[in-house]
Amino acid sequence: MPSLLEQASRVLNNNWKETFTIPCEGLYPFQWNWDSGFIAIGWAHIDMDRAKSEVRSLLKGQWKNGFLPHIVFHNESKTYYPGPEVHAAHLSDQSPGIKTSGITQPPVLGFVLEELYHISEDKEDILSFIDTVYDAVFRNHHYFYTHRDPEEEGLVYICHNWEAGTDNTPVWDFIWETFEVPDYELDRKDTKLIDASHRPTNKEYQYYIHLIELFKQWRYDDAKIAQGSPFLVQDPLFNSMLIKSNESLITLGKRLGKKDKVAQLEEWQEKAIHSMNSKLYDESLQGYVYYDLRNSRKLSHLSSSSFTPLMAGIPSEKQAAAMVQHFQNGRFSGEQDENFLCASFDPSSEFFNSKKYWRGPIWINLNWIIYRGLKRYGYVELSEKIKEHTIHFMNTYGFYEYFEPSKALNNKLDKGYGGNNFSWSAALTIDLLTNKR
Ligand code: 2M8
Repeated sequence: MPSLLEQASRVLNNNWKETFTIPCEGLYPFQWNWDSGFIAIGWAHIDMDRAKSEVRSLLKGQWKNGFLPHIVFHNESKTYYPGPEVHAAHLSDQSPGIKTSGITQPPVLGFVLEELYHISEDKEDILSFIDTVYDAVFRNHHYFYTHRDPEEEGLVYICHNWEAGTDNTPVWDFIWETFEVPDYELDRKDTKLIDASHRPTNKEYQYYIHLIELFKQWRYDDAKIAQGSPFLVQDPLFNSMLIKSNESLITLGKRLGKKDKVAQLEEWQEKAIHSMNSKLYDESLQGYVYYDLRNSRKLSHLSSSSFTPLMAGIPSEKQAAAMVQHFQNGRFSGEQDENFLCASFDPSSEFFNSKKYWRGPIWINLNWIIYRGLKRYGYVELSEKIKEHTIHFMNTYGFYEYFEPSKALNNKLDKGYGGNNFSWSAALTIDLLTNKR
């Protein structure tokens, strides 16, 4: 029986497509933005050239204004909907000469570069690689702060649920309530590939497609989107990833002598951290929540995203101490520790669904982010518990896309949920097993 590390490496090898890695055969057959970041971290431990190639391939999709799309369609495939013809990013005068989507995903690339730096044994070599891509990643941050922060608060908005990465979190239900959508003809493939009850509903997909149709009418013009999109949200996970990436670009920029860029990043960073705490931290819920910019209201719900600011060093020690209570005989762990950590949505909420995608199941990238965050704040034992639960799922079921949080229900299961041989589950397992950080 091959070791877990060997099995994980095999998953990455099987999903490798010459210059980049797909998240999952059939289900996600192209290059995805934040998947690629996590995947590059996994590759870095076993094949640094592939890690570099992963990053370079993603940046091939960068738009003229610095925007980085959520999917780069390097290849053709008929197994995914919506494909390049639905996204029609060529309608924008900013799009590159390669097919991409016109929406983005959590900006992990900055901190991924720092991870590659720490993992590499040849610091000179990795630093010269980072030097070749640094400006492109900086331009992406510049895009965010100049195009997606209309009130100049240091908090950027997302305009589509797919930009969040947490596609159907119950928080978006409250946005869908605010507008009507026509009945689009959908050509879904996902529900034919895996158990449809674990995926978003068709009604939800009508909203997803409607937003894309609006953006296409506006030729993906950011000013028009900011003015008219019914979905305009400041998301805690998205902003935390940007802030963590700012921090890494500051560290790396100092090594590379990029004085002006570092000064600019520090300016964004200060404002961003301040606004995260003053606007998105919810004292009574003890965690970071969402702000609906279109309807000027806080959406006070806890999800695994609520704890990701820990990784970026955003909360005070006091806030961090309040947040971790949810994991120790609390809302997320269950009063008697009856749940594995960490459910993607508040298990005590009426909207929680332990089987449905981002409405409850455990996701390995979020576990990894929270694990890192807890370590950063000195909650070593708790961070080890998250790591242990993560490895437990991999050993018991394999590299699935998401997992059942309830320990009791797990006793009746023989697999995880969603796609199998899922790349970031494998990549981050490699990191958890290997990384000393
Ligand atoms: C899922 O999202 C895609 C759309 O981007 C989909 O459902 O078709 C999400 O889990 C997202 O976070 C992830 O990046 C993507 C590929 O793994 O799949």
